[in-house]
Amino acid sequence: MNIKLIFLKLILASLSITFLGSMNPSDEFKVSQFSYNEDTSSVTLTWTSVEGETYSIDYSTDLQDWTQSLEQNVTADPGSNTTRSYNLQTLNLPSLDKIFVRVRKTNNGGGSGGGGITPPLIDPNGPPNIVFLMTDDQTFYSMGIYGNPDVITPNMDQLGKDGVIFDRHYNTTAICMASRANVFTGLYEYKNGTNFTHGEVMKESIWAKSYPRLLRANGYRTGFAGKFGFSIENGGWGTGEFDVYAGASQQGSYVTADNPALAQYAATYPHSSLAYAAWARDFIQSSAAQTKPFCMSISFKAPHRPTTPDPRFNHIYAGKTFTKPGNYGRTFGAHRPAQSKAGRQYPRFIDWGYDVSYDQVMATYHQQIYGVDVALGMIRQAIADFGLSNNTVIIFTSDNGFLCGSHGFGSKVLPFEESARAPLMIYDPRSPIAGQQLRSASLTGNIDFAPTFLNLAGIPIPPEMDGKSLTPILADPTADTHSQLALMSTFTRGGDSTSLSIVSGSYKYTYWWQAPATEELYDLAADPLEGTNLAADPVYALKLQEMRQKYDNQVADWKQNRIMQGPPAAPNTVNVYETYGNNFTRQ
Ligand SMILES: [Ca+2]
Repeated sequence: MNIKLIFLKLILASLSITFLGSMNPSDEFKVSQFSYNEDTSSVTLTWTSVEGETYSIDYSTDLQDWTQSLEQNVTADPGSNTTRSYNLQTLNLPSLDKIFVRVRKTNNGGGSGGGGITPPLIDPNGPPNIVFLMTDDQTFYSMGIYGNPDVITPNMDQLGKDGVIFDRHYNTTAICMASRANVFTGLYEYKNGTNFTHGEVMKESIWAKSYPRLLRANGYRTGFAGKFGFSIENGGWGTGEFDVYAGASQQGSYVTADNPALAQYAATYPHSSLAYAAWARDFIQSSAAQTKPFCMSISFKAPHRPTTPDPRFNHIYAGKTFTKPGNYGRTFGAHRPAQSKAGRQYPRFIDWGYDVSYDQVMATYHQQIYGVDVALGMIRQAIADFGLSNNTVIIFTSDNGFLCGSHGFGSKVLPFEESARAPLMIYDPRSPIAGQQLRSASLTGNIDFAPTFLNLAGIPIPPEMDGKSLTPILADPTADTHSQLALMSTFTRGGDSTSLSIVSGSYKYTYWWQAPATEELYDLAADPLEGTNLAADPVYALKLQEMRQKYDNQVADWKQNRIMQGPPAAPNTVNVYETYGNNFTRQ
């Protein structure tokens, strides 16, 4: 018996067709036609058939039990296609929330090939599933699709080719905890108040308007796995905030078995990067059997240090030589202000081996990213296997970039391109421009994810969010977004290199407040490696004034709208961000 299966799903509650797909993407069955008549509650199926074959039209409500059929022993019509129609009301099925239908070939007849069903039909008004994948410390130039010829990232490259590739995506605070707070809330750090050394516990009133809360409250099934990044007031590290939770407190572990929520995958995938993909497959399968759309967020631990690549990929970059960035090394950092060198990022150029062991350091860094690339492939396979490819939006990014020797620095935090920028690719299969390998130069930030997800789901965006929905870019990569975006560094572990930057148009302005206060101005279009500081160049005096004004406006917003903090017993009594606002005020 041929058990190649083809599925379609009907949501009868809304009388809309949400997706149609094949259980097996290598299936040779080809869909030809499928339709659903809302007025008559009738579904019509046409599939490729061969004379002599017979079929069973089975249905299921949970993708598990296929013991019921709409019709059995269906014989092939003359010609190459067979068509059947079923009135779901007559069959007493409308009371169901949802059914899956499959065409199953029950004999081989005299021919070859199989039956099949239709190309995807999607309700354009139906909320899509959202898959949000975020790595940890992955710089934008770590992928082939971003122009790195030395790396092997086939699945990341394919996602970029399928969707839109964002070339000016910034993490507005470029470090793990604060960036995740930006992502969840759509708020700048000085409004969500969450970063290392101050505000490590997010206030409940802030989290209450995060995308996980709002999507779940508005009918989405939510799942989270990986590094959550911060704790919530009275709520732990995301525990209880999702329908399915496989998150970790603090940093989590690369050892799958050491993450309780992943332990069941440890035998097959002892390294967590692939274990997240296995968890994702189970989440996708269980979500496919429900009426709700889903939002699945996975925060991979890789490639964050301690460097721990999956040994199964040791062969990928063995003995590899890596091209150094065009702004590699201390010589290319001589012009960067002393304040930028006061933090721990400057010594890490040497401490982490970028100076003398570059190839070895980059081999293990990219091997970790390769593990995530394989996981991405597994997750996309699962989306296809459960018939969800046509209504699932996939977003891939990193919580911050990484300085792999650029300007003679290592690590993140700083407002340099390599540390503040991150890869971003979004694939919306419903978009008319999907598959055209289009790139966007629009200015985007990690504060844009929450409003984008809410917009995709048809949920109103809270007006206080700083971020903007990126959905217009999914239809037109030239669509405008932010006229200016702020990059802030308030991280002081290992030395104070705090600063505030504004990116606007093709320019980046940074004010290093510590005396003697220093300004930087770069034309990123002409000088993407940030090699020439234009702040003292009289040719750019007007541009400097313009950028100073934008900066001053941001500081004014900071001072007016910064969050108040304090312990539970005395909330709103500590004003950490007022200090930063004063520090960042130009003298
Ligand atoms: Ca990070």
